[in-house]
This record gives sequence, structure tokens and C-alpha cells, in this order.
Amino acid sequence: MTSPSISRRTILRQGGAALATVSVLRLAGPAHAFPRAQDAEVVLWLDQPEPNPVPEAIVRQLAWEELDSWITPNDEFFVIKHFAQPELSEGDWRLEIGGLVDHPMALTLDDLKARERAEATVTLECSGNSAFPFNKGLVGNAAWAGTPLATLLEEAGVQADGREVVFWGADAGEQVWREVTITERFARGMSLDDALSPANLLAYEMNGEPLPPLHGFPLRLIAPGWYGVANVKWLTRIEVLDRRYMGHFMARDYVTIREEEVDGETVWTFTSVSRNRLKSAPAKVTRQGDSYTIMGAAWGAPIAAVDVRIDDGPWHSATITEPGTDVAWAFWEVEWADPTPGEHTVTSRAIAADGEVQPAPDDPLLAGKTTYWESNGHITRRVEIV
Ligand SMILES: Nc1nc2c(c(=O)[nH]1)N[C@H]1C(S)=C(S)[C@@H](COP(=O)(O)O)O[C@H]1N2
Ligand SMILES: [Mo]
Repeated sequence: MTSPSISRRTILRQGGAALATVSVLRLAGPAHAFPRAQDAEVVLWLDQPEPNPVPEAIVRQLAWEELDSWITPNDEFFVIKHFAQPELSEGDWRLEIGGLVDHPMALTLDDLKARERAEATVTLECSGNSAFPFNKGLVGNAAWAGTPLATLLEEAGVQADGREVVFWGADAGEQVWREVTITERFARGMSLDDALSPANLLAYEMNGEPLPPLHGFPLRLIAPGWYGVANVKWLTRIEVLDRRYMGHFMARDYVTIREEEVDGETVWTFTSVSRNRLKSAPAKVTRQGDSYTIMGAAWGAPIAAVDVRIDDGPWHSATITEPGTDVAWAFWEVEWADPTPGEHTVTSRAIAADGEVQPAPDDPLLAGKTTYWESNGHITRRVEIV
């Protein structure tokens, strides 16, 4: 957490006065996915993230202007934790598999590593990302390695009445349900069908290193295509139930409430945060001499195209510079010809391979949403051209 990028960002966050004098930042280091950024200057956004009010929960976020590689390095990958971080030692740690299975198991990390190895590059986004001025960077892309969940569940022998698979973390905290105060562990459930997806990994490696403690050491679930919350860290138990699991993070928090009109009547619907939604974000504006480029990312679905607009002007097609995959972000860029000096807004929208378009903030789907989760509307950033 003392990486140069973080300390530099901390400096950038020290308010508007410092920003006004340091409105341009010289990029250092390799620029793998944004090659033209090599010796370009980054023009910092005017709307820098506000100070994080919950440092114990949002430990770290992506600094968009520093994005220069398709893979997010471990020490720049955002961190969300809801409870105090558990200290797990590899020696004592076991993964239990229990509930409605014929062969309950208790596996060591070595047992898991001895099993079939699988790798997947997966973008994780917290479903609370970009809902507030302080959380603009709760997204990252990493190469995860581990063992497939499905084969392990098959070996455990899920019984005929098994419907749901619950993933338990080692972390816990106090919650009040009605008048009862309990100590609840972080846990998330998935239907058996969803859990058996061959894409799901029990991951013990992140970008070629053992899973870092902040990201769930020794083991976490990686559920490609699901919002961050489904990817349970510090995993200790997998349990098969015959009914849905309704813990805090399924049924109270991470619940999206929408107001809808059905047959002329207003109804509110409640859904648990699950699969990713289509989204994009402008990452940075760079300048080389007099020419400006806008770069960004798009994720949440296989990306077919990205459009960008300046102020209230027309949409321009961006060039996809890294195509991404169905579960890993794409990168894009577009030239910004002759910007006029002064303040401008930059907005992007992603178009998925199936034709779905990232919704505008006034789309009924978003306008009727009363909770902040799954805020996947167009993102607008502000920039000043001097
Ligand atoms: N055990 C446990 N797993 C967890 C969490 C947590 O608080 N405890 N937070 C979840 C949420 S809300 C997100 S967005 C992702 C963040 O993963 P990261 O910190 O590795 O980026 O982890 C998920 N898994
Ligand atoms: Mo999250």
C-alpha cells in the first residue's frame, strides 16, 4: 500500500488548490495497452475522487489516470472488506465441503494445488462502484489461478435435494436482525446450477503470486461474470443447502430496489446483486503536443463498440485497442481533435456484442433504482483544456 502510485494519488487528492497547479502529469513506465501514451502527458480529471469516508472498508481503488496495463497489478487492485480482515495461516487452514453432499471433505491448500489447475483472466467490479463521488475506481482485471469448483462439487457428490451452494468467508461482524444481535460471517449463496458453471474457480493465485491477504489468502471464489460481492474471499467452507441462503449480503445488503410501473401501478422489486452489468468509463485524457487522446475501459459483457461524446455533442466511435473477453475488460481510445480551451465533459457508453447499450443515467432502469448498487449508467468526467 506504499506503492508509488498510491502515494502519488494521495498527493493528487489533497484538494483543488494543488490540482490547479499540477493539472498535467508525466507518465512514467511501460504502457502496454495504451502504447501511444508512452511519452504523452496525462491531463488530470477535475473531478478527482472525494476523500474515502470508509477507509477500513474501501482500502484501495484504481487511480484511472494511472491505468496503463490490461492486467491490474496486485498492489493497485481495489480492495473491499466488510469486516476486520481475518489472519489465516496456511497450516491451520482447511476448506470444508459439507451440507447435502455424500462425501464431506476438509482440504488443505496443498490438496487443492494438487488438483487440476485452471487459469482465467477476470475483471472484478464492486457493484457499489461509481455510486458516490468517492468510489470511482472499484474495478480491476487480474489473472487468477486455482482449481475448478465444479469437479470438486461433483466429487463431493451433491445429493438430489441440493439446490444452493453457500460460500463462507472467515471474516465476521456484528449485525442486528430485528432485535437480535448476532455475529454473522460473510457468506454468499448461488444456485447449484450457477455454482456448477465450469468457469468458477477456487483461486489461490493472483497474477502469478499467492493470493495476497487483502484479496482472500489462502483461497477465494472467482465467479467470472459476477459482481465482486459473489467472489468470496478467505473462503473456509462450501455448503450445499436445499433452499436459498438469505444472509446479510444476499438479502439485506447488496439488494437492488427498483420502482417500476406495472399495469399503471407502482411496484418495487428487490433483487440480490448477481451478474455484472454492461459498463464503461473514460480512464484518462492524454496530450502529445497539440493532439489529445481519450482512453478508457469497458466491461460487464463481451464488448462490440464504445462511443464517446464531448460535452453535449454527437457520439464518436472509439477504437477498441484491447478487445477483452466475455469476462475481462476491453480498452478503447479515441482522438480528440482540436479541443477548445476551457472546461469540457467526457462521457462514454459501451455497446455489447448482443446489441445491448449501456444505459444513460435517465434510463428508466436506472432512474427508478432507489438503491445505489449496480450503477452502470454512462460515466461523465470533467477535464480542463488549457
Ligand atoms: N470474505 C469476504 N469476501 C468478500 C468481501 C468481504 O468483505 N469478505 N467483499 C466482497 C466484495 S463486496 C467485493 S467488491 C470483492 C472485492 O474483492 P477484492 O477486495 O479482491 O478486490 O470481494 C468480495 N468478497
Ligand atoms: Mo463490492
